[in-house]
Amino acid sequence: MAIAESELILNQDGSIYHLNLKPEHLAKTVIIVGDPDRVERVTKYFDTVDYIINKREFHTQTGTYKGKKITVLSTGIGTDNIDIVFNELDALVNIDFEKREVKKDHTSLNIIRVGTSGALQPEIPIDSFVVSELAIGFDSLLHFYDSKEIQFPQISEPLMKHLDWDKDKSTPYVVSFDKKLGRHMQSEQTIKGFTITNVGFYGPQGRVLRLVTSDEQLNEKLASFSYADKKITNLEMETSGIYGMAKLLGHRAVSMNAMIANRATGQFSKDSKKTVDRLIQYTLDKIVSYTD
Ligand code: R1P
Repeated sequence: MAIAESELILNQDGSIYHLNLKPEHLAKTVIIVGDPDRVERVTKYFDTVDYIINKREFHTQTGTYKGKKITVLSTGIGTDNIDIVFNELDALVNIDFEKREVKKDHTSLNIIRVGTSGALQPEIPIDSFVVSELAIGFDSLLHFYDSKEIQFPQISEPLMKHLDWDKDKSTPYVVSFDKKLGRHMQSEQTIKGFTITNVGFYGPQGRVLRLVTSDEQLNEKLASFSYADKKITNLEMETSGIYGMAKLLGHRAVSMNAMIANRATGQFSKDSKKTVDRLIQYTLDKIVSYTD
């Protein structure tokens, strides 16, 4: 059955609603970044940039790096945007826009986030790289999908107990990176990550400017939790949505994070742009040697 015009929304030129892309504009390897300005900081290393389109916070460039076709796309901030980006990226490869039908043959994308984040443990160095193996979502995105099978309640349940979780907040969910792609992106230059994704930058991540938070001990409690000897490494705002949506839609995803802050020591990077630039170069060179 054809998917209705109100559900799969296409622009007049045939591109998908928010990303403004047509299937031919997308590579099978996609780097996603939060900040629209970071797209060019990635593609400045490309041999060619063949397509550029910007709409809202979703800026896209497709080109080649050392001969490999890659799309770089900004998601803006938060898992609400991740819902849009992943559904639309998937539609570009797995839905026939003419017939408005799901294609018979599934195409898998390799999706790599290059982001910034704050470390929770004092020993994680500023300007280091964390590759998230697991993500804990304090956002509610995955609860709107049939997703129980891809979650790890054996981690979220003891975590809720440890945090004395307030049931007015969304139930945390735990999801994982794609093992094959994720392990390929790891090296002695990266730290294994157990990442918290939250719905805000200030109160939800325990930052107090003028407002009192509902749990002043949240970050200390997160830092003292461990599961199978893994401690929570960092806080950011997209990875749980990325891992959840990728798994549900049949894509491979990994989240690479530059530690530009350390929340336990109160430090902030002296040159976060340079750190992100190093992470971009590291990620690009790892991507060209990934063959699947
Ligand atoms: C907050 O400043 C933003 O920075 C981090 C957070 O996840 C959030 O999106 O990532 P990006 O630098 O990739 O946007």
